[in-house]
Amino acid sequence: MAGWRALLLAIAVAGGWFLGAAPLARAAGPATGYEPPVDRPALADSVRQELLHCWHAYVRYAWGHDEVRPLSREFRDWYEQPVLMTPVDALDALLLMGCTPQADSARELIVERLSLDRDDRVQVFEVTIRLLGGLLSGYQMTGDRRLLDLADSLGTRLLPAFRSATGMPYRFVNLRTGETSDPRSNPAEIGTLLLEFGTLAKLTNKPIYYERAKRAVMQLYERRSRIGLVGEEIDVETGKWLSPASHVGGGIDSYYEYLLKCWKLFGDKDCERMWRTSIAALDRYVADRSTGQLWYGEVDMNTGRRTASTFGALHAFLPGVLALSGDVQRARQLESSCFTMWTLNSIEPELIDYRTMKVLDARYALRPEIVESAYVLHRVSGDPASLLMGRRFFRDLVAYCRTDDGYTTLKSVVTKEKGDLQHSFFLAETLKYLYLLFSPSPVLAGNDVVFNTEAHPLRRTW
Ligand code: DMJ
Repeated sequence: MAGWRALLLAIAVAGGWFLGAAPLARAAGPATGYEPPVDRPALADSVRQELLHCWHAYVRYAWGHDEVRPLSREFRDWYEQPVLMTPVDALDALLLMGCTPQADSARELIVERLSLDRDDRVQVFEVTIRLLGGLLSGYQMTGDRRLLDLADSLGTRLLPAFRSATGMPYRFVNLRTGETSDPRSNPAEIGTLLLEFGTLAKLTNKPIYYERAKRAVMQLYERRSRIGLVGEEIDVETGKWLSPASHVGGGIDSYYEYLLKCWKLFGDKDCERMWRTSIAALDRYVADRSTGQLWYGEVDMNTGRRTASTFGALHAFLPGVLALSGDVQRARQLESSCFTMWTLNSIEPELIDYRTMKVLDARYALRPEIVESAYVLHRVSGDPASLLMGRRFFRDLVAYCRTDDGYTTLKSVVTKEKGDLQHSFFLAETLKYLYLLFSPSPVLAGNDVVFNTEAHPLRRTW
């Protein structure tokens, strides 16, 4: 209890009442230094306005393309031809926040222009979590069968990626020819496919999707070390590890997330077993309390020897996953560490050294993980600190990442110099999780919904 009070006080002190856009000022209350109560309806409405602000920037400067560059007012496409990354990623966020005309126009654009028969080499992981995930949640929320047909076509075109000697997918596949490339992959790109392929299998009655993605995860898990950890890089042809660095950051993160969530969504007992073994190894070897706070650093996967004390924006997904698994205590402790990382510069950097609290990589890519964890913690435990943290995250985002045309990355959280890209996941994840956190009535009620790693809600309808 005392710990709770200290955390709430720290949040209040760190709060510093910067007031951004006018609607936010109303939601925030006067700048008196006193902590006003969290006005959830007003904040939820402000987040909705900010989603529309981002969407309008896309419509104006990047319509029919993948992502908008807010400063240069240009667009960015991932491949030769656009894959409509922003509309597909943002569709369910627009629907959830009741932006019906915008959601309808996104859906029509997708159905008219998303052509999957293309001689393009695409990244299996990114296309699965953003496009396949977005099409599936869009279908489940609208009942528009054309979205499921697109998902089915995409799934079929991605399947050749699993044709390696081990069954673990190549990183890239050509959507027309099925030609694969890049066998050097990692646990995140191999293990973060089953929620989407599994849901597609259930909705289309084509078990092959589930089988291929599940076999890939099992193959990876079987190659864990004697102490139960995975490394950072693996060759999908030989099955040999190329890097023994073990952590919960980029390249590994969502592998763990999907073990837990696939157990929850599909009731898959193998996933339950893999999750339990893996989290026990993480808590034993990777967790680090040497500074008095809880962090998850880096160790050698074979020996457990500590090799680095790095942590960053991507690692911040873990409090949410811990909360979802029922370990609310660790989840709170780790989210509190993440909050410390955020308040160092009033926006979290990509990477810090948690022993020295030095910033190692000062960029901020509009990442959602810390907000996602606040939302899950709040949903699971009713945790009041999550709301205060969420309000702080939102204010800082408005203060430092908002532009006249949407939101943009930061080149440095120290100088606050802006970059020039509105990542599609800012709409799909960061704003969605803020909205869900603040929304006073549960928007996605029930225990049958699991979010994929791009925040697309997948509902167990089978
Ligand atoms: C998103 O595409 C997903 O959340 C992924 O799991 C990690 N990277 C980005 C957000 O940071």
